[in-house]
Formats: sequence, structure tokens, C-alpha cells
Amino acid sequence: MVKLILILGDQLSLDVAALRAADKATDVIVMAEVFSEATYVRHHPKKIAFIFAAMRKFAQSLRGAGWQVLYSQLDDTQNGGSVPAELLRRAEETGAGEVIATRPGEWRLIDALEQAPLKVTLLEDDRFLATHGEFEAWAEGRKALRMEYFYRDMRRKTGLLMEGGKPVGDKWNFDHDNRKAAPDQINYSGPLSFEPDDTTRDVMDLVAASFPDHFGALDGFNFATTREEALRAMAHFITHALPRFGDFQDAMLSENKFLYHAVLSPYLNAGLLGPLEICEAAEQAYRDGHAPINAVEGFIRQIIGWREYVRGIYFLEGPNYTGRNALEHKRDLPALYWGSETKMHCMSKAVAQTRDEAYAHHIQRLMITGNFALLAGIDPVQVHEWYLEVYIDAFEWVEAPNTIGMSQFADGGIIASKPYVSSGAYINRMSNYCKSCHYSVKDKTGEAACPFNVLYWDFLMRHKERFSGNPRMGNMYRTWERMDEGHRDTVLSDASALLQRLDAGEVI
Ligand code: FAD
Ligand code: DLZ
Ligand code: SF4
Repeated sequence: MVKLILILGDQLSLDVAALRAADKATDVIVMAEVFSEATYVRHHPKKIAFIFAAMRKFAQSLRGAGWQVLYSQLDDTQNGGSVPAELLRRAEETGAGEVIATRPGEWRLIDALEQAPLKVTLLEDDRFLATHGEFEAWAEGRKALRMEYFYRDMRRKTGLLMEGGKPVGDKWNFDHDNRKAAPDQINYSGPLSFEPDDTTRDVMDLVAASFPDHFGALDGFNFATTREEALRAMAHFITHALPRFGDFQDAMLSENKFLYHAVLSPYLNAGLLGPLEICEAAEQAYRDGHAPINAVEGFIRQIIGWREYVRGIYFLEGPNYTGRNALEHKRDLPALYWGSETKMHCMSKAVAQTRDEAYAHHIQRLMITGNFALLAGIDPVQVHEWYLEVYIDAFEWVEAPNTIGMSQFADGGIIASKPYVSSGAYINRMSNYCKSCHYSVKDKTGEAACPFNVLYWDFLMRHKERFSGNPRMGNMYRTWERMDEGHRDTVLSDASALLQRLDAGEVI
């Protein structure tokens, strides 16, 4: 009997499990652009355009390889509007009795497929290095699930940067070398960009017409949309940026959106590239003497360490993870996250770049927009939805642990051993934002004081009970205790006034 083989918009890999289980002679592939996936959160137009264009081209390549593909465009009059509805329609059309799918990367969609009135078999998505079973076994019985130990297991498992059972350079982690402040000059023109072809332009027109009120610019779309292009983007990064990736991994510059970052996450997460091939290319660059160990180890750790680890946490913790709010933060996400005016130069730049590119690099996400949300006590569910909407690489399995866990400490410390908060001093050290800011990063109180400076202490005081006993945070509390009492009162009353102005919708 005919089987339907479902391929989702982030499953665009020829070796995806459902495709491996399919029979070219009898089975029919179903791919569908649907309103529900594009609007359950209002995804950035560049993200929708990327997914749809890549889906159309993937479908074309499958047809070229002899597969029968039923592809639904968003504007097809018969389009049922959701993945299950499209499966039902195609089942009726073909008489198929069964659907084979690769397990989606979001509980919401897993649930929708399991509830669909069809026989659906979900196969494990094995485009990752660690299976759910392996992650569960690793997590079992551990008091703390620290990424570093998981990462070492992944190094051993893959053999990446290993020699005779030991880590190359006799150290697992070279992060110490990867915290250089913003350089004066960047000798890299940024990620490879791709002129939209006819298919991409059609998709862009469709997206512009269908989602006019989604936050973000569609103009300037220049992402790769095929595996062949993504491979070229990868080679470009390895050749031109990887050697300096490590040194300036945590730096930020007003005038440079990408520094030496890869901007490969959209391709990796959509399935156009695989994690192992990227890491092997990076390792080769080290073995060829093209890139230093701190850059290559740091880069590989992000992929086989952090990326695999956050996925493990997402599936281990279950569907309620995205609703966690350990710090009981309740403030609404301020309008400045949607591009309303702000006098904070760092926030204004990070949000503007997000609107324009659907991309910000890790430290912008963690230490600018994430840091501000955490300090200001914003509802983590709203923060999570914002990150899921605005970034081209955002799929819940990877976005939610990074936001709920790493950035907002809303999981109570499963991912982060302490909250990622900082005053303006850190931002000033790692960037040149403060030089062009309305506020003064040196001022600790008063009208001109950097909001991060007052909110930082306000956050620590609000959560004193929880954090003052944390060995990694004792220093911060001791610094506070050493301050003059009058100064401390002024800091807290300035913070309170600032938050009131934020709540009142004033420009801060
Ligand atoms: P590079 O800095 O060049 O890193 C190389 C690769 O490592 C990335 O392509 C990515 O695949 C991987 N990587 C690096 N850090 C992480 C991480 N913490 N978790 C998972 N993979 C990582 N990443 C996403 O892929 N999707 C998301 O939705 C996402 N949301 C985030 C939300 C917050 C609040 C934070 C703090 C981080 C988030 N990240 C997310 C992680 C990270 O910011 C992005 O992976 C990275 O910015 C992608 O850009 P890049 O390819 O230039 O990365
Ligand atoms: C993100 C996305 C978007 C915007 N649109 C579609 C779509 O129309 N059809 C589809 O199959 N997939 C889409 N996706 C990706 C899914 O949302 C993704 O598979 C789930 O969120 C699980 O990661
Ligand atoms: Fe951001 Fe404060 Fe620096 Fe302004 S002074 S750019 S608000 S850290």
C-alpha cells in the first residue's frame, strides 16, 4: 500500500530518517507550505522565505532523483493550512494508509502528528550525534547536567580533535583564549551571500503578500537555499573566518553584524548541512595549519557540545519546559524589542540588526537582548516567543533551551549554573557600543547612568535569597555589601524609576 513520507521545512536532508525508510517505487513524498507553521508564532519574513525557498528547491531535487513529490504551495487553493490537514488531503488523494515522518523538533508538532486521524509512524531524527537514549543515559543520576562533560563524551564518540584517546593540545577547552575584546578592524567581509533566483523571488513575493505584519525586513534576502550553496557558504567560512573565530567569538561591534561568526546555523538546522561534515571541515583546517586550535576547538564545541546538549535538554525536560518561570518574572516584553525607539545604543543596534537580517550572533542574543530581558524581569514565555519569531535559525528544540534555560534562568539552573547577567561594564569591554550611547556606562546612578548598571544590582537584590549562596556569585554580593548604603539606596530607587518608565511605555 502507498505510504506518505512527510518532509518538514527543517528536514531538508537526503539522509533524513523518513526518506531512508521510503520506497521510491511506491511511496509518495509530502511537503507543504502551511499557514499554521508560519504563524503559530509570527516568524520573521526572511525565515519564512528561507524555509519555503529551500523546501521548493529540495522538492525539485527529489523529483530529479526520481521521487514522486506532492508539494503544496502556500497559495494553492486546496491547501488545508496545517501539516496534519495536508497529510489528510494527500491520503485521500492517493489512498495512502500510512504516514512515515521523522520526529519533528517541537513538541507542538509531534503532538499534532500523533493526534492526526491517520496511522503515523515517527522515526527518530538521527541527523544528530547523540540519540535521545544516549543523552538520557548520560543525564541519568547526575546532580548537574553540565555541558562540558557531555561535550567531552561527544569528542570521544566522534574522535574529533582527539589523538591517542586524548584531546589535541592536551586540553579539552580553549575558551580562555576566546574572550578578546572587540578588535579595531575586521578582516572579513562576512558570510557568503546568494542573489535570489526566480524561485526565491517568487517565494519572496508570496511572503511579502501573505505576512505583511510580521516583524522584519524581507529586502536584502541573501541566504543559501540549497545544499550546494550551503556547502559553499561553509567553505567560505572555513577559509576566511574560522582562523579568527575563536579570538573574537565574544566581541561585538556597532558597525559589523557578523564579525568572524559562521552564520551556518540556518543551514544546519534546516538540514542543508550536517553537524559532522562542518566539524570535520573545521578539524581539517586545524590539521592543515590553516586555523589555530583555540578557534577550531571553540567552533567544534558549539556544534557537538552546545547544539547537541541543548537538544538533549529540550527532549529530556518535556513539553512543559517552555512554560518555566523559576524567577517568577512577569513584565511584558517592551515595545523596544519590536523596534520602538530606545536610547540604549546596544539594544537599538541588536534589535535593528535582528529586524534587518533575522540574525544576531550569540553574545548579542545572550548579553544584550537576553541580559536586558533578564535584568528587567520580563516574562520568559514572551522572551522565548520573541527569539523563536525573529531568528532565521530558530526552531524550538534549539531556541527554547537557549532562551528559557541559558539566557533567562527560567528553568531554575538546569542549563546555566548562574544567570548570565552583567552590568554595562561587560558590554563596554566586549564592544564599542557604549562610545555612541546616550547613556554613560561609567555612571552608576542618575539620569545618565547606563540602564544595565542599575538594573544589574536591582536583579541581584530581587533574587538575593536564591543567588547569594551560589559560590559563583558570592563576589557580586560582597561587592554590593561594600558599597555605601546611601549609594545602594540610590541605585535601587533609580532602577525602580527606570522600570516604571519602561512599564509606562516611555522611551528609555
Ligand atoms: P557561530 O557563533 O559561528 O557558531 C557556530 C555554530 O555553533 C552555530 O552555527 C550553531 O549551530 C552552533 N551553536 C553555537 N552556539 C550554540 C548554542 N548555544 N546552541 C546551539 N547551537 C549553537 N541557535 C540556534 O541555532 N537557533 C536558535 O534559535 C538559537 N536561539 C538562541 C537564543 C538565545 C537567547 C541564545 C543566547 C542563543 C541562541 N542560539 C540559537 C545559539 C547561538 O546564538 C546561535 O547558534 C548562533 O548565534 C548562530 O550563529 P552562527 O552560525 O554565526 O554561530
Ligand atoms: C518554520 C517553518 C515554517 C515557517 N513553515 C513551514 C511550513 O510551511 N511547512 C513545514 O513543513 N515546515 C515549516 N517550518 C518548519 C516547522 O515549523 C518545523 O518543522 C517545526 O517547528 C519543528 O522543528
Ligand atoms: Fe548599552 Fe549601557 Fe553601553 Fe549604552 S552605555 S551601549 S545602554 S551598555
